[in-house]
Amino acid sequence: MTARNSDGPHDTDFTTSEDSKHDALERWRSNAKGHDLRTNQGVRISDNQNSLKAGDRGPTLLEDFIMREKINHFDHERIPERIVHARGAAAHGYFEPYEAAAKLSKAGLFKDPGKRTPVFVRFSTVQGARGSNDTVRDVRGFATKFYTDEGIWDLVGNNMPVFFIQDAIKFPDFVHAVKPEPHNEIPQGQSAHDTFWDFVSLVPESAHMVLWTMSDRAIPRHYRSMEGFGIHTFRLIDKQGVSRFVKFHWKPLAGTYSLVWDEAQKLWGRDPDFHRRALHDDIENGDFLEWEFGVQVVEEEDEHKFDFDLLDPTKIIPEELVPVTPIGKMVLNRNPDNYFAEVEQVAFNPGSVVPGIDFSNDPLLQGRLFSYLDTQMLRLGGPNFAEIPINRPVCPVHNNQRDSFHRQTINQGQASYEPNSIDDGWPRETPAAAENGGFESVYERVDAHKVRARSPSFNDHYSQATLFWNSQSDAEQQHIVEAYAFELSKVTRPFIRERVVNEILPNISLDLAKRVAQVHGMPAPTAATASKEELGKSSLDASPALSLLARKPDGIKFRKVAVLVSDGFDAQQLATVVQKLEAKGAAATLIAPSMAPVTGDDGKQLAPDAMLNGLPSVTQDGVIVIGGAKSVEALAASGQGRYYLLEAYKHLKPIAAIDDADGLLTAAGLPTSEDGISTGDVDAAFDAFERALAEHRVWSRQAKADAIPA
Ligand code: HDE
Repeated sequence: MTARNSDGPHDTDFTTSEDSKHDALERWRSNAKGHDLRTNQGVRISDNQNSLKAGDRGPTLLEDFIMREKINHFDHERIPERIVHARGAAAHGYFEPYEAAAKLSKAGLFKDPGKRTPVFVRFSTVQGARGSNDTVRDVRGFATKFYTDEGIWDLVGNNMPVFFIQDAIKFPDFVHAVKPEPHNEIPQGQSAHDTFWDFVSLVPESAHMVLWTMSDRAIPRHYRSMEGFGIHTFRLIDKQGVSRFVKFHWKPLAGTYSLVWDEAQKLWGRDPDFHRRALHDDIENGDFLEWEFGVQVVEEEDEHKFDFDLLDPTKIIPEELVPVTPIGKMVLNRNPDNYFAEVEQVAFNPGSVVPGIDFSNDPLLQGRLFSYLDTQMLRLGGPNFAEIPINRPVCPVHNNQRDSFHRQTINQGQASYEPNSIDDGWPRETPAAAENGGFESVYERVDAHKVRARSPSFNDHYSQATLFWNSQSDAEQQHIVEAYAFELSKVTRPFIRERVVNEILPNISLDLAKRVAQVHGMPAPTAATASKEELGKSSLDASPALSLLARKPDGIKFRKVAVLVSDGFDAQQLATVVQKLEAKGAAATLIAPSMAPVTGDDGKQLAPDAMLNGLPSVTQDGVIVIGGAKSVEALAASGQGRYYLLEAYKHLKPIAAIDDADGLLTAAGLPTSEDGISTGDVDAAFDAFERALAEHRVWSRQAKADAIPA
């Protein structure tokens, strides 16, 4: 007898609020302040400094259960790191839908405009180990856990909209190739080595994604300035049961902007935690991170109207063909309390969906639906990881799954099977419905031969790579050329370099191939080598939305500005600059040659926030030098003072030197009048600086910047 969900208690009255997850975690939080030190068994400890010994110089006794318990626990502190995406940082926040969302999906989280659903978002790099650097050239993971009324929805995306391979069966090969090489575990966190380029040069379907990773997208300035993508085509199901294909997008409200490569590399040493520190500090300062959530919608009957296959994860739908409809907004506004408990133990799974959201037959997605649960069983020690606080849904969970390692739920009753009459049939199924129903897979007829094959509609490997290249600004193209040239210079086998330059790049663009060949002293390729089918053809010549400049930030909010001073600085200028920066939402950091207090021309002392080599220019978006003869003289006499400006100049950052502070520019050998360098009185210098900072980089300086040795 199967009882239906027509009588008795219901879970459907349950609704989440922005605070649901925060509140649910409360019962697991522990604060030791004011409490006695105890063993795990609750016994108070009288001496945590000395083990129990036979005499104060004698052997330690096995009887010392306090020492044994402590060391035993310590010995087991580590768990396996994620095989990919090991290094990450995360934050809590909320999602709220716009009106457009409910029309597309019956999912409860989309129902009421403004209704807040708690989220937990983990950003990550892919290749490096847990302790690797934040600013390596790599794809960034962008995984969002929505704690909805109807269960968990994980949107496990990246900051690039395509992937390296078309079929999940190739994933272990790809990851083995990109990870540090097996014989010496070098290099860490980078694709600049033989095995990666060997693999991708033999797998042309990777060409489009490799191009993205050679672009500035692979070295974001901040998590807040990254776009996010679900990559695969998914489905949304509306209340009427109509299914539509969608691509998911996160559009950063702060705009898209990136690092430059020399800066990214220097940050590896200067601040390996650059991204996670900014995420943490910004949230602590109340500078929350915001994205708009959007979908590209394709009606099922239009599935085949494109010159690419919607199921091919190496393809985008150009926004010029299908615009992104905004359907909500996400704000990240709370830091985790404990890194391990939350960020390390969180488990995302693209297979976690709620009614109203469903999968497509993308063969990469289909493989992912298996992999995540599987890997988490090992990483988190068995099938009960959904009971770890950060992974628990906020809605009630009842089923007949039982036992295994670390089981926490104490299931009452005798029936752990279904159907049952002993417990009156509970927990019971919920029929699918337009609202609050049980999950029902999309109704799709699949009638086919069992084959190991790839659809011919997946054969075009280059047309969208060409589209991406053609859509970049000159500066972005130059960065891509430099990235290929750099990476290939780290490849020791000439035949791999030659294969990339002669057999991959000409199929994307002869110009790109020629420019990379030139750096490597190779003859310029003169023709594409791929078949017509592989070259494909895009219906667009360019897609402006693909350039980072398409979503340039508006204003200078969240920008970090170094304000340089030494003893004798003009106190009035400093006050004006700080006030102007703060009024625009930018952060001013007072930087001096040392941490000793600096004295202004008004005789007042100020404590610097940082010193020149403690917070170098690579950590900042722009530099303002305050006037005052003695101060400028001291900075100009200091190698670090001059280097600060040279490095900022090299990385295309705006510089303002107020009044006589232009003496520091001159001492550094930099021009005092040029785009992106502003001088003169405080108002004029600041206005020009602000305009340049809003552009984020002084692109017109690129050629000159190469001449700077910093
Ligand atoms: Fe993942 N991926 N992936 N991936 N992925 C994992 O799951 C996998 C792919 C992504 O912050 C693993 O719990 C396969 C695409 C993110 O915890 C693992 C395939 C995209 C994260 C896994 C892919 C992603 C992961 C490792 C090809 C973008 C980090 C640890 C079929 C849409 C989530 C874990 C976090 C993590 C498998 C391809 C994104 C091994 C088999 C495409 C953001 O299960």
